[in-house]
Amino acid sequence: DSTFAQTNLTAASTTKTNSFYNDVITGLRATPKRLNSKYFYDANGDKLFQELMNCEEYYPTNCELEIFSEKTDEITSALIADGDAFDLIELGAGDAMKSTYLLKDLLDKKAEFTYLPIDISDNVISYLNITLPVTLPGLNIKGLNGEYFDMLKKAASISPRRKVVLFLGSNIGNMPVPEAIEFCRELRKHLSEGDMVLIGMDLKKDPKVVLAAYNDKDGITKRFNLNLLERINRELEGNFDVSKFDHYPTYDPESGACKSYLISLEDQLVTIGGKETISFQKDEYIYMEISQKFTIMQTDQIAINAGFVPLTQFFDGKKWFVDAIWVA
Ligand code: AVJ
Repeated sequence: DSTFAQTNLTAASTTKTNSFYNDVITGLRATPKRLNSKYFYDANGDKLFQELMNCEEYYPTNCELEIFSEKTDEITSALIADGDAFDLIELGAGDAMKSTYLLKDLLDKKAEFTYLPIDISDNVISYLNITLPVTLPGLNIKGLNGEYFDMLKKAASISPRRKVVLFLGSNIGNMPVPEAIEFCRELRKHLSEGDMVLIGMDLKKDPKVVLAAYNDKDGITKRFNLNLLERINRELEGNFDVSKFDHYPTYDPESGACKSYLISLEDQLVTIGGKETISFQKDEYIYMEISQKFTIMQTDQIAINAGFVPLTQFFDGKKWFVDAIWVA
């Protein structure tokens, strides 16, 4: 039922809230129960993810930072290509900390480009629009708040220039492999020949290292997951008692799927929006997130499968992470 939430919200945010509500209800009415990890990122979730990126166990950010700081010139030179003006579009920009390395070097090289960060968090986009022109004087920036493909379409309608798309941090890992391929195909359809993608993908490695990254000892990942239940309480008038759910991360070295679940600690009823009642059995799980890990071969296969030509791969010293350039 989508009539909820229309009473005390502005028209602008009503549509977004309704799809959040509908997705939550559909996911929790399903068997098995699931929630979409794209909803992790409200203001609180953004903050927790920042904390996660700074914790000891969560290695992907540091690996990608190492790649961007050690290989800056090679990467930006490849992206600049012939030197024509381009749009640099980032899918899921977050705090843009990693991209800032590239942006700074592109500005130093006097490359002619506009930076178009896209993020589902309006919190993130307003922050970037305000702060980046200060940290990076001379930067042309136009933040777009919304879903990736909606905003890609919008970006294409604003300008006909060559496009370079950044999809960093192994955000692609939030999809199972078949869905990731489908996503890349869709991305290819939104691009023209000669456009480029710089994509960060987390690689298979010691399973203990992977699992620890999603099971940090300070419990940030746990709070990151529980925050979605709290967000449902805050925004959809839910009454989750988060102390009655535990965080259960898994990593399967064979498939490379790292998944997280919330486990109900007892039989319980949760009400959302004042009328939808969801029942949980003791030990029942909610599937929260996948963070897929890839083989190097798989990364090329995904590119080719989606209609891209893999151009270059950049690795960190441990070969834990890859940033690849694909050409459309
Ligand atoms: C931002 C989607 C890349 O899956 O590694 C971190 C999110 N989840 N710890 C990831 C996340 C749990 C992260 N991504």
